[in-house]
Amino acid sequence: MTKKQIALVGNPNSGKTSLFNELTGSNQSVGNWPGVTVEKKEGKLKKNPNIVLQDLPGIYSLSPYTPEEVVARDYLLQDNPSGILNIIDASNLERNLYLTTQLLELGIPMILSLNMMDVVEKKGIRLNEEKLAYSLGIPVVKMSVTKKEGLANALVEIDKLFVHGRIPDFPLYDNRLEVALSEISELLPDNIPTHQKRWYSIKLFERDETVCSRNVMSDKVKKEIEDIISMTEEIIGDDSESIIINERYNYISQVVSLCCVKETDYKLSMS
Ligand code: GDP
Ligand code: K
Ligand code: MG
Repeated sequence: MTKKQIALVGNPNSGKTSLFNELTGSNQSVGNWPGVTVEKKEGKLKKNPNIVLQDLPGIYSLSPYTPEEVVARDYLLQDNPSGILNIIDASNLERNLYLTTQLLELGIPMILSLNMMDVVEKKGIRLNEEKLAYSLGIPVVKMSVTKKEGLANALVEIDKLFVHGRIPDFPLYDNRLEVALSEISELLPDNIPTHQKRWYSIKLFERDETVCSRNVMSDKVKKEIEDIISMTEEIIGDDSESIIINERYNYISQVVSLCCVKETDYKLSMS
């Protein structure tokens, strides 16, 4: 039986390795990703050895600027993992959700695990995980790996993902950007699977070097895409990479304001 892969993805210091060790125990193997000196670590779940957890390098983004980012995105796009377990430091919710928005665009079923809940509680922040799950459209599990809390719930969600995991809806951005992205999507080469079209459209819009050079497109199509990008830059009044960054942050601040309340603000609103 071929093993099912779950990719463990998160920012550096979000608790990935701690969670990986808890879930896999001594069932681990360590090596290097081909061609780069980035550690490759995978392990079978203690509770179900048919599921392999892949501890991807800690990253802040899926841009092509560091070997870690390239390793992570190549794995996610090419190795067909069954799901992503995105672990975040929930005490730095906004910053950590920046990677989450990008992962949602990959077309892979996903679970969000809110780690460091002990720190969140100490800071007096109330996080409503149901609202977060609703606004992101994926299951959300609160946990504290060092306190060994929430781990069983994460395993339950992993099991559910194999039964009825679905590809998440991607975040929707400014209408003017959405028009450009859907036009680019129409021009993508045929070999790009439907569920990855969103990701490739955004990467082309950002003029991502790796994606541009790896995909075969005629000069005519390349020019059409460039025209769409430069027209959108003119309309919105910013460069394409900044447009995407701003839209991600707008989306994140909407999500955070919906599901996150500081205890002090809460008391103020009640008085
Ligand atoms: P990685 O860089 O994502 O692999 O993160 P690590 O697993 O190495 O964890 C980074 C640091 O955060 C370590 O010192 C962990 O002990 C700590 N840590 C992990 N999970 C938690 C948690 O739930 N609560 C707290 N307070 N610390 C945690
Ligand atoms: K670390
Ligand atoms: Mg680590």
